[in-house]
Amino acid sequence: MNCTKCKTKAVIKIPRHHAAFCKVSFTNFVHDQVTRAIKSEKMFGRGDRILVAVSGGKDSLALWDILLKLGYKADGFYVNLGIGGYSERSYSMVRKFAEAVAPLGPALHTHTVEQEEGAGIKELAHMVHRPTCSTCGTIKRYQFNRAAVERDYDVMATGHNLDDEAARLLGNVLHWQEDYLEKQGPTLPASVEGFAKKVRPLYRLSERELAAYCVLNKIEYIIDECPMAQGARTLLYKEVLNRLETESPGTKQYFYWGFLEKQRRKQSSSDAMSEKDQTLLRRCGTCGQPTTSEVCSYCKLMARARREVAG
Ligand code: Q46
Ligand code: ZN
Repeated sequence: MNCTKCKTKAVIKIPRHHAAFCKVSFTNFVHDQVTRAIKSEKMFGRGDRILVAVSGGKDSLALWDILLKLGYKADGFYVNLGIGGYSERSYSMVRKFAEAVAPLGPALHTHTVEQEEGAGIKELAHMVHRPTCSTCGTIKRYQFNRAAVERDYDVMATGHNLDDEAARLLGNVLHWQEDYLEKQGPTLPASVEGFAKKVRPLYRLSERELAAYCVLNKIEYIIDECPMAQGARTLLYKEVLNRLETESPGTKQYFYWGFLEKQRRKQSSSDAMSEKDQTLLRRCGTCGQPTTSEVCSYCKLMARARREVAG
């Protein structure tokens, strides 16, 4: 098997593109896919400051690496959830990467849930009687947005890949979550003051391609999933989509990219979303961040946790 680009020995086959690549051509292919995503979805420009949410996993570390290699100004933001050995290992991967790139300028910001919210994520979820992942989602979304706004970043970037987006789309379609479908896209504009713009520059790359990118470019990452992820519905959707992809390469791409194409044709959806958001959003009475109710979900969660502690 030879590289489609330079005819030397290929190290990876990409069936959905009918291609095979050597290490150099594969790295160029990955960079090119991210450049196309950034440009076609109007994510950010050369002068923008980007805050990348890093978890220690392959996707987010690959994203940070790619953005830096493409010449963008990107810093990292890590939320330490306090999940025993998993958090320790993931943090050490993030720190290792951040230390290696620090001489070039990028900084790493860390938010530690045990310190800032007063308990690790599992304990906190138990206190507020909510599932761990939904508690975790509320805290991560809130703190990531807050960090981006308070530190004056132009945009927040996450490492969601094609598999994540296709699985999320499948879930939204299966349950006809129309509100979520409307908001699912690689770019979510900064609809109101206090809400940072959010982008997903890896939506054109699969999980397997990102793992290969890390291995070939010697980026160390945590292989284990978060222990709380087991049994999550998204994993089932991913399995189903993988089955379809094996039988018919390109399925995930047709599914998700096709959806984006339809969204684009329907309207300039981001403008419509921003208008809709602007009419719904107001300032949280407790912390001042934008929300659709009187008090934002983070402040409600923390108030409940404090009531539990007070007994
Ligand atoms: S980190 Fe948090 Fe995920 Fe772990 S606790 Fe659940 S939501 S599974 S992306
Ligand atoms: Zn609030």
